[in-house]
Amino acid sequence: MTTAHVTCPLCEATCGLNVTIDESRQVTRVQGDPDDVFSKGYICPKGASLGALHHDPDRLTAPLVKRDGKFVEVSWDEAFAEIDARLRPIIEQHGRDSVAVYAGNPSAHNVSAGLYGRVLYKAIGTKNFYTAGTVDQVPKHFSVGYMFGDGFSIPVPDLDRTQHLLILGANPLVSNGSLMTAADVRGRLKGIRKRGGKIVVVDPRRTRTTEAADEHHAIRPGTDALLLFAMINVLFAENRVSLGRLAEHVNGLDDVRELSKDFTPEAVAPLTGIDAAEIRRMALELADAECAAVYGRIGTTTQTFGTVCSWLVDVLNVLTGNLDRAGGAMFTLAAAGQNTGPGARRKPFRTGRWKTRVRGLPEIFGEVPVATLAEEIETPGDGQVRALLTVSGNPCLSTPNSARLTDALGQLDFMVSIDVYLNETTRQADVILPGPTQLERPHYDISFYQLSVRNVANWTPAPLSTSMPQEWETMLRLTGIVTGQGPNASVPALDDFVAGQVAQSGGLDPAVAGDRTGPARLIDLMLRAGPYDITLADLEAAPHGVDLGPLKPRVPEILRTASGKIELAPEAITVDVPRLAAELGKAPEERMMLIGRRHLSSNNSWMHNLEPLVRGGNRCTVQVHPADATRLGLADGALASVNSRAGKIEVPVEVTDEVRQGVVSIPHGWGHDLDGVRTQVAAAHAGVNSNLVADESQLDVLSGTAVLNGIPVELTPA
Ligand SMILES: Nc1nc2c(c(=O)[nH]1)N[C@H]1C(S)=C(S)[C@@H](COP(=O)(O)OP(=O)(O)OC[C@H]3O[C@@H](n4cnc5c(=O)[nH]c(N)nc54)[C@H](O)[C@@H]3O)O[C@H]1N2
Ligand SMILES: Nc1nc2c(c(=O)[nH]1)N[C@H]1C(S)=C(S)[C@@H](COP(=O)(O)OP(=O)(O)OC[C@H]3O[C@@H](n4cnc5c(=O)[nH]c(N)nc54)[C@H](O)[C@@H]3O)O[C@H]1N2
Ligand code: SF4
Ligand SMILES: [Mo]
Repeated sequence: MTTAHVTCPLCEATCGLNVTIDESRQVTRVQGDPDDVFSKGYICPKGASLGALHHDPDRLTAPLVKRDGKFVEVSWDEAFAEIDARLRPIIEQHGRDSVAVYAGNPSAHNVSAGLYGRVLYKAIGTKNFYTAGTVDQVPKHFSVGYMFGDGFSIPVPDLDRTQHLLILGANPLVSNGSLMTAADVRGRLKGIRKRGGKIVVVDPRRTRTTEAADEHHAIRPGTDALLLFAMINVLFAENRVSLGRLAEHVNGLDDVRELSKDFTPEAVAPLTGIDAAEIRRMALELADAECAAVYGRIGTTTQTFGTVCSWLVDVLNVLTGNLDRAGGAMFTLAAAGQNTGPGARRKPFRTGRWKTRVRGLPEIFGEVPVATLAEEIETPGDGQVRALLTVSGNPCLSTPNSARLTDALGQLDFMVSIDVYLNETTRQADVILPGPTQLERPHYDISFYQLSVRNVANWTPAPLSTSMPQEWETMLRLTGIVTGQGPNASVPALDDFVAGQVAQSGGLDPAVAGDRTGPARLIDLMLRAGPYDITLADLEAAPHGVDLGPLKPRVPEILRTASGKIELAPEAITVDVPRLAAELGKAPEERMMLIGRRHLSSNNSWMHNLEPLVRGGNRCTVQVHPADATRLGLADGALASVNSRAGKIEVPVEVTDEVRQGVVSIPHGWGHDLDGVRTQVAAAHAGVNSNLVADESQLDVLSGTAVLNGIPVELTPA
């Protein structure tokens, strides 16, 4: 028996887990690690399923190539030869933009994909680069990019010291926190109340988080920007704006005052469904709190005013003097890979360096909206997408109008997926390249330590060995192919080249990392170049992690705007305010609005093949308020037909007052009963794909992010 201390790579909370492995390489137990410096023993049902995931018999163990419509197992050499033979001619004949890439969520939780994915994508050199970001957090990158100068400078609530937390559109007691790395959110929220602080949640649904809060405001979907602007209006009207230490670092205060003029509490109350007096009180309590943080997550990003909302969240943090102070909304300083570490110089953030070919939507961060992928495949002409690489993504379940996308994938000349399952998306591929399990690879949470509520660092050596190539090796072989070096380019030589570049950008000699290779070498170099005096050897000597202390103020050092100041009213964002102001005259929404929901035992679309996580009743229901159910003739347990512009699905009704009137909720990531998938457990708990009714034409205008919360639908008994 051995016990490995691992950082869980399944969600953003980065919990430390103890994984017990017996002599026959069986994972016999997974528990929270009480000695982990950050999570202190916390674990959730997904983390507890790491063993089940590792042993899942449906996981792919060899590359698959589709021959005459059927997948056959082949050797790695055959798989790469096939890709070389079929992808190279497409690039040569039609150019680099004819190859699209979609990188999904687990890429961000995978040190191979994080560090070597960017090498591969750069080598492909396509403008048609998509990630799960434009069905998620891109509006936040957009807003902070223009406010603070770097798209990764996202302030996180200083959970362990704040006295007042205003949460909009997030359910961290279920999601375990997002754009806020914080293991054991429940414990940390309890701490706020224990020290006399207050938690206020704005959400159309009653959730575990609203139940753990002092106050819940059931807002109408898509109207948070109106609420936030009204709170800002109150702060100016009541003379409660107080920038504190930030005053000399802020531009655009008068512009915000001017822009907020029409958004009075009385004007927004009927639209938001929150009383004017309540809005006023919320604003004043926020201003009066000893310290406070406003935090918004995907209920505020994947909606009609995603970018404006994301911006106003931080405007409120600034106006109340809470940005960058203890107990407020602060900037993390990660040990490795910090974009804005002291001395790291980058050009100020900008967007729109190119536009999508068909709809003309602007690039953000080198990415374009995934809601445009189908049309780029369907529409003939120069630059048409003919080949697709997916990397740990399942866009056929996770992106809007997935029926159209699924059809479009059928029109591709060639598709490769780097993925561990044969599922709704990868069944359409010509070649699938699997990867090692979460317990057969090393881990360092390069992405989520950038957003942590405490500065921490933790390295996990691979607990188990494998004969499967690591995904970074696969990515380097693909890099060899797309750069014309053929299917057998030298992986060590390419890896040396990558390490040389990482060393150079940190002003180091790669030799300082000794004989390490792969991600371990890159992480060692990045730690050495980072702001703390630590190396990978230090982390190896500390299996429960290294605590680098509470967050510290970083303004002005963190700012990368052209002015060197916080831009409170950047034009790139304020151009969308007239669209919001146009809402003011309108009558409140009368159509039913569809929102999503998450469950503690789910992980987007892909952990439904683990029996422990799908046990119990069917969770894929449409929640309807009792009054709406009566009005629409919908009975609990019966099927409802849910229709939108994009499509129609039939889902079992769950009558509950968890949702407010006028709102219905269906979780995403289901719909596993498709032909050709190899996920037996998931197929037996199939559920319905809610993104068949999500509309690829309904976007947050500025960021191109899909509206997945607040989709107008009609419900009838099926
Ligand atoms: N309606 C609606 N839609 C949504 C959302 C919503 O709230 N509502 N949420 C959106 C959000 S926030 C996100 S992030 C996206 C997620 O969208 P995606 O990233 O497209 O979907 P996932 O379900 O995360 O798919 C993960 C894929 O990675 C594979 N995988 C898992 N582990 C590994 C690994 O170690 N290596 C490799 N190579 N592959 C692996 C899985 O088999 C699966 O195919 O969904 C979005 N879609
Ligand atoms: N268990 C579990 N954990 C997960 C995931 C998972 O699928 N399952 N997915 C992971 C991923 S990829 C992400 S991005 C994070 C997301 O993390 P969160 O954002 O915390 O996730 P959600 O639970 O979807 O919370 C969004 C909340 O917004 C509410 N909402 C919907 N529309 C509106 C609106 O218009 N206004 C307001 N104010 N609220 C609204 C919803 O009712 C919901 O409670 O979770 C991550 N963690
Ligand atoms: S909360 Fe996230 S990181 Fe922690 S055990 Fe669960 S899935 Fe893993
Ligand atoms: Mo996400």
